[in-house]
Amino acid sequence: MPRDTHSLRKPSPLNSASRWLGLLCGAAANAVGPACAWAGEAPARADLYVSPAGNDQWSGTLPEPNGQKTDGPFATVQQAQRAVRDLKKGAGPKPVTVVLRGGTYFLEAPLAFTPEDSGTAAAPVVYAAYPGERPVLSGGARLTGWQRVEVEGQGRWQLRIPEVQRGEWQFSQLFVNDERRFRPRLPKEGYHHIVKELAPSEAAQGKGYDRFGFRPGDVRSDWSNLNDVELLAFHQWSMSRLRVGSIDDARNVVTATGPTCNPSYWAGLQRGNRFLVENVKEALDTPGQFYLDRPAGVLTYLPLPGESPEAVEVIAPRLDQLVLLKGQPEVGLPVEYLEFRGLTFAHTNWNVPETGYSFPQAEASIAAAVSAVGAHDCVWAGCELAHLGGYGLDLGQACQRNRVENCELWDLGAGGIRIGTQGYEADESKVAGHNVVRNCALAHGGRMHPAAIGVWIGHSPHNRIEHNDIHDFYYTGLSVGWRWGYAESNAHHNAIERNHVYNIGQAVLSDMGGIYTLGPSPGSVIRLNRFHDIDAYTYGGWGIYFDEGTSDILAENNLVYRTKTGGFHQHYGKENRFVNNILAFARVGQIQRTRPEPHRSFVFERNLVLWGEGPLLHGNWSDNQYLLDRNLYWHVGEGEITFAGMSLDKWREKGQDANSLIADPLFVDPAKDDFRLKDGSPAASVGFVPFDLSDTGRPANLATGRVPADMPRAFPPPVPVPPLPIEEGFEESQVGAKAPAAQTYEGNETRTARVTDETAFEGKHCLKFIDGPDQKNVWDPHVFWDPNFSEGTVVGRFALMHTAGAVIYHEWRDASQPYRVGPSLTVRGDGSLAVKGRDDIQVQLPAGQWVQFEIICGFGDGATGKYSLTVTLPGQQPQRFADLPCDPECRSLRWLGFCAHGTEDAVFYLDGLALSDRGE
Ligand SMILES: [Ca+2]
Repeated sequence: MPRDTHSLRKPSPLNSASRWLGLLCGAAANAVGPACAWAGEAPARADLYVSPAGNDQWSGTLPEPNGQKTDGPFATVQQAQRAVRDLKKGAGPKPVTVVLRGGTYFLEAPLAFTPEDSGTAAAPVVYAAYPGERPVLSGGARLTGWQRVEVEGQGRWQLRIPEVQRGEWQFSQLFVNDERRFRPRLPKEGYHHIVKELAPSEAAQGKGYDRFGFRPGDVRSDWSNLNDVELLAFHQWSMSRLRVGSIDDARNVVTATGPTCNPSYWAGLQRGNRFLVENVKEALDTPGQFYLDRPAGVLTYLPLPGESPEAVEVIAPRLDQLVLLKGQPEVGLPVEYLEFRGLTFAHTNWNVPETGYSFPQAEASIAAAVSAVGAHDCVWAGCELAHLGGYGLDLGQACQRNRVENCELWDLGAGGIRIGTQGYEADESKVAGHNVVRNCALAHGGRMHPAAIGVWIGHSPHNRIEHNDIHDFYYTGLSVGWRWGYAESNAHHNAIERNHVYNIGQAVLSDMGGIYTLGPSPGSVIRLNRFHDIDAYTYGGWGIYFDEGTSDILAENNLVYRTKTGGFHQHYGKENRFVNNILAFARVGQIQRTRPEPHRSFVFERNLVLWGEGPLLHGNWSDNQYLLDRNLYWHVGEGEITFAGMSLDKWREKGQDANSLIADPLFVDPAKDDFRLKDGSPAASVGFVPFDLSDTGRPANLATGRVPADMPRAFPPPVPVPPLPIEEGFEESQVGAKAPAAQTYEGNETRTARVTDETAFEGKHCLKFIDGPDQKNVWDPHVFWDPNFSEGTVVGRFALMHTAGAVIYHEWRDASQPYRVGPSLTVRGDGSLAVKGRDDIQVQLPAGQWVQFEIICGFGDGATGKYSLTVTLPGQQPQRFADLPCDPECRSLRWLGFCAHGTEDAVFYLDGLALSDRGE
């Protein structure tokens, strides 16, 4: 989105004052919003001062150097830290305040705080910003000494960095005037798509996927520093960053230096999946981009209009982490009563490892800029965390009763705040818990890692997440729980209240929500939140999403609107309550349930549901293990409301919605997001109780103005998947494997369609279908591909080897319901060919020999209801049959399949399948 990309955002004096206000007030009150008035008075006296103009040899007791420059503030926080330890030894327990003057403190290493840096309840140790000033603890380095060069008429800046050339420093982010810059990426708009799915290389077997076929030119072996080129491979709810290992130009196959994180489909490199290619030197051509040539040790930057080397601040990150709180929970020694007020933490690094990077979900293992273990009763108030490579803040193992208040976390390489661990801990005295995140802004995340979360709670109970603004993430806003299923979880009694969560997903990843929950959650509540504008790439863009095993959770008084696939979805779980919420304007369906189980999934009552598109209920409602009642439903537009395909009467016969109403709830102005109820609303008659969201979200008066409303997208909006040609000789697959990039359905364990080396039309492998009696479906086993063709003339070729008794059915279809059939043919058990509508065709396939087929058919505007078939028997001239009839309304090719359609024991073989667009 357009915005002034080269303005300097500096805090105005007013903003600085409000920041100081926030941190002073936060010290005194847990209350929502600024509980104390800012009278403009000078700050409380500090015990120690740190300043960029300071000197670690000085006493640190003066806010600025004295006239003779013989005493003044310290230069480093580390020196202040040492002095605090000395102070605590001397004077007994009294509060200690260290004030940092404005300016940037470039850290050589993360600041580490240990139990001996702790304060006490009565005497906390505070590190605070000087009033009206902005001290920045930076993990980066300022780059100066640029040389201007001109390449093909374009002005560039270059900088030689010997440390980079020596292999001592690498960075993949750059910040110019407080704004993120990006590396060159291809394609310049939209996405590439994987065109050929391949089994993993030998090295990756059982671990994940590491190679795929690309459209010629999408990945090139003649690019510079090929091993530094990153393949951003999008899966369902995650994205891997792989590194190019090798490229086979003849086959258009790229192999990464390491595999994705799992051999399951959800970490796959499937045909049709999107990918981007990043850090391509040859693609550097757009102002605002940079390229770090590591072997040469040269950084090149293409300035934006108006930028000059003398007038901008360029910072490249060095450190992955800035502050570490290192308690020792194993021996009961916390870091405690440590407070950070008004400080900015900025510029952390993240580089892709040698073997690439891939993680199953939520980027839950990526390092955070500020990371705590065993921290108790610590406070971050009025702080800013920005321009980061990973997460912002991590309250890990045994972090208890900490507070994050009125902080702004934005421009995040990964996510915002993480609480708890990924592992379950039976002894709850050892887990993270009772932490508070309040009045914070968490915005513009996922800049490097789109699957990251705004606020993530793993195995951790009794946390409060309230009054936060969470927006501009590419996966999920809030994620609570880390247990897939019903086994024990520490994530209980968490309160998610009065948060404003919006602009989530942005059609980049799928299977996500405004809030996403997992596992047993007794005592947890989701209350008085506003979730809206939630959009998935394909399936699964929900407002409130109870995923695997979510149980005993309560969602009440929430407002959810403009989601893709539903305001509410439960995958599976039990005894959840979804009460007194407003759901509006989902597109695909309003309420979704996926897996029936032999216990009650949820109670859904006293909710108001308003919609214009899609059905009310989608997913699986086939059983009756749920209860919907006392709801008010209203559909804007034509058509009767149905309930999972049933009339209301039929649905009520199941015992559902006995006391629900179909009536207009009379919202004030739902098209403009005003869901208050007008007088005369029938909502009260179902027992709905109006709720007020006017103080949901972050109190507006706390905003410093530093978090921009919008940032340029880090990942592009979706583009249509292009046609996906097929070229499959089964040579890449192991014997016994299913056909790659296809869907295989087998009647049972012995009636299969698998790769074999018994015979082949070309190469050594082909696909063998084994048919037989006693299968549920006569068409099994069957295999089909989705070529995704919707325009032009399509040419399909394949070879079949028929043997006695085998019945082969081959068909092309569209994706409509019911589907329409394009070309099709049958080979009967006796080997004779049958083509619908043409009894005159007399072709006999010789048993045990390969016969070639070619089918040519038009789609889109080229669909004519006619196609041609050419059959070439071994040793004979091709026989061509033109103008064969098919459905003229079959205008796209979305299903191309082969079925073993017999009921006797028989086999046939398929090889040399090729499908392409003739482009006519
Ligand atoms: Ca073959």
